[in-house]
Amino acid sequence: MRPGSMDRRALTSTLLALGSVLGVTALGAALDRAQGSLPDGTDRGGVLPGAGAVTPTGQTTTIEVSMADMRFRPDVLEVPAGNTLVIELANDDPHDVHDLVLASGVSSGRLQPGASTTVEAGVISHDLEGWCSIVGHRAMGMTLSVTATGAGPSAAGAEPSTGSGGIDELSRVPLDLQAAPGAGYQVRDARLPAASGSEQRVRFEVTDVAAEIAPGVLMDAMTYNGTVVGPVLRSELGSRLTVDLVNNSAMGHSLDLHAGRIAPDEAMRTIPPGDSLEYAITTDYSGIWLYHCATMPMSVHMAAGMAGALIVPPVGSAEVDREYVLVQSEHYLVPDGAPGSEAVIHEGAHPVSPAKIAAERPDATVFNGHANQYVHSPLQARVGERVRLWVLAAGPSRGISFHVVGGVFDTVFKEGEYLLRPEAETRGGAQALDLAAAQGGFVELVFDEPGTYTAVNHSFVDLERGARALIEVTA
Ligand SMILES: [Cu+2]
Repeated sequence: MRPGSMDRRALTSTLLALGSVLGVTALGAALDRAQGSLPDGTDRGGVLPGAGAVTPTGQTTTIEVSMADMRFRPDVLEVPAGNTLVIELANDDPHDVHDLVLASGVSSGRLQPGASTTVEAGVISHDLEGWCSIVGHRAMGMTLSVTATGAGPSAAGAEPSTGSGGIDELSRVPLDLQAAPGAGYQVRDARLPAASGSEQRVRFEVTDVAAEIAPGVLMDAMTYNGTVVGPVLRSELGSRLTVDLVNNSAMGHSLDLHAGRIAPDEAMRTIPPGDSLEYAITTDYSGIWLYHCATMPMSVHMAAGMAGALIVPPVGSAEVDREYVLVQSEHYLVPDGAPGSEAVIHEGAHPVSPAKIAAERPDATVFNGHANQYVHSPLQARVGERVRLWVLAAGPSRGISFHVVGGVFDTVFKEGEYLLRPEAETRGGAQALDLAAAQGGFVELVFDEPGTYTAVNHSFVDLERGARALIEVTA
């Protein structure tokens, strides 16, 4: 239907329907707020949202709006000032969940792919912004504006009235890297998993959780199997790996296994909540491979926790005494009280900040999902042992210059090839393994003396944001 006015009979029934809708919105609004789609302090009950000084005309403007590909179509809704706006909203995206939130506080609630709903936007007295509140979608341009034609200059209230509080959205969330991880935090086992055989089937369940990424600092995370940075997978050369991806999250997700040669169209497609897919590859190449969610905006999904490592050990590598895996990722949090903080899903957590991702202003750069877990629970080794450290720069955006304070690498393997081996005639040693985002490798070293050694990102801004792990070497 094109924008236009309804006849009187339709208007009456619309108003009756609106009345009954308003009668049950208290619960709906509370639910929407719990899901993070409504700014605090807004309510659809009582006065019609959007009603201001303009005299209601008694006319209704009904506009069909489609949601797909991170866009509202149309994205400018012209409404004569004083008219009641009704939006017939359809999610025409085949894979992803969307919603529409208006600055007045009206929300459609989340719409599954193929679903539609009627949004009673109330009397339009001034221009009004709208957006999709699914994390990252607004930053990708999924916005809409309601233009009140024939109205005077925009009145106050056209922008969200809550959630800003004068806090800069790019300001750092303070981290206490001296504190111990929270009582509920379980330190991730950094040891390389055991060999997996020639056929392996793994279940990846996508869930939304509040995850600690630094002492006492929680993030609204999207996860494979419940942790920021998913499980470390291991597959042997030439083995078959099948991942059953199950989406039990509130939005669309997907999986991209870098280790496999496969047409992305089906295997990496985004699946809506409640759906699942099977993704099988043969691991024909050695290395430490990134896997990650490939649903837009990927930066947000990865920063929210949806990345991890798949290790395929090379043939002919030396026997070592210990093998550890460190996956570096960086995280971007909406500060308390800043715009976007009202979208929090788990109380006490920080939503992921698309603004900080765009500005490259991470709050935390961490190993295996937590800023200082291996400071409080160091990795272990003994004097004289050969230790292999697998390292992956998961990003979403930052790389690593991996160094061990007090150690010298006599072996470096990067992106499928040895750069250095102990028997090299050059007697070469290495001090840092450099990896760009999505690259991986390993280093080996032997500790001659007992002590506390520190594995760091020698790009020190990242070290000081948490990219640090202690290695306790005993006699
Ligand atoms: Cu995702």
